[in-house]
Amino acid sequence: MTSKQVGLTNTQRTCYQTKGYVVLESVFTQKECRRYVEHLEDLSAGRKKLDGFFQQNKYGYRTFNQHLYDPIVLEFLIDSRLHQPLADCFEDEPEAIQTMHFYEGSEHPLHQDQYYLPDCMSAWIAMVDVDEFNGPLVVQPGSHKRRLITKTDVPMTLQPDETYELQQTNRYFPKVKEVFCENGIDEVKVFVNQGDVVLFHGKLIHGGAPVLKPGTRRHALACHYIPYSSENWDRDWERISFDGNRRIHFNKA
Ligand SMILES: O=C(O)CCC(=O)C(=O)O
Repeated sequence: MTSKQVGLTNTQRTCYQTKGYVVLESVFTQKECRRYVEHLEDLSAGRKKLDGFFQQNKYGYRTFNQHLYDPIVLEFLIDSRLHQPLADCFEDEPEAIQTMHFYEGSEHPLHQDQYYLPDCMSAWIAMVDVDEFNGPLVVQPGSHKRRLITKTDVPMTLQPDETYELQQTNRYFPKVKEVFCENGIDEVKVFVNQGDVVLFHGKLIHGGAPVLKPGTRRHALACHYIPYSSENWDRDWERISFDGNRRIHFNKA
C-alpha cells in the first residue's frame, strides 16, 4: 500500500467536530478493496485456509479481531493513510485495538462504541459501495456531544439466566434509544463508495440500517482506536501503533 501522510482539511475537521463523523472519499483504491474482498470471500468459502479464522453470526456474519492473525487485515488497520486523520480527530497519537469485518449489513441496533471500548473512535472502511439496499451505517449527527451510556448506567454483569444478547436487547439498547429520543435529532443513513472511510466518534449514536435486499454482501472493515494517552482502558489487548509497535497497557482498577 502507498504511504501518504495527509491529515483532515479544515472542513473535514469541522464536520467531525460538529457532527461526530466525517466521510473521507477514496482513501483506498478499488483494486485494494477488490483484493481484500476476494481474500475474505476465499476464507469464508474455505478456498483459503488461515489459522485462527472464524466467523460469528452476531449482527450479520462478521469476524472479530482478525488483525491478530491476518496480516492483510492488520495492514488496513494501521495503513498510513488513516494515521494523520485519526490523529487529527483525537488530537493525540492513535493506537489500534479492535477490528470487525462485516460480510453483510449488521442491522445492529443503535449503540455507542464507547460503551464497549472507552475513549475509542472508529475508521469504518467501505470495501464495496454501500447504498440504501445493503444496510448502510445509520448515525445521529451531533449525538457525540450528548449523553454517553456507560457500564455504570447499564452494568455488563449478567443477571441470573441472562445472556449477553439479552443484556443488550433488554437493558442496553433501550437505554440508548432513550438518549436518541432525548437528543431529538433525525438519524442519517451514510451512503458511501468502495474505498471511502467513515471516521466516527466513539460517543456517536449509530447502528446498521435495515438490509432492504436480504442476502446481499456488504463488506466493511470496522477499525477501532484509542488515544495513546488513554488510561481509561481495562483490557489486556494489544494496543498497536501505526509503526507496528505493540504494547499491553491497561488500568486494572
Ligand atoms: O457496519 C455496521 O453495520 C455497523 C458497524 C458498527 O456498529 C460498529 O462498527 O460499531
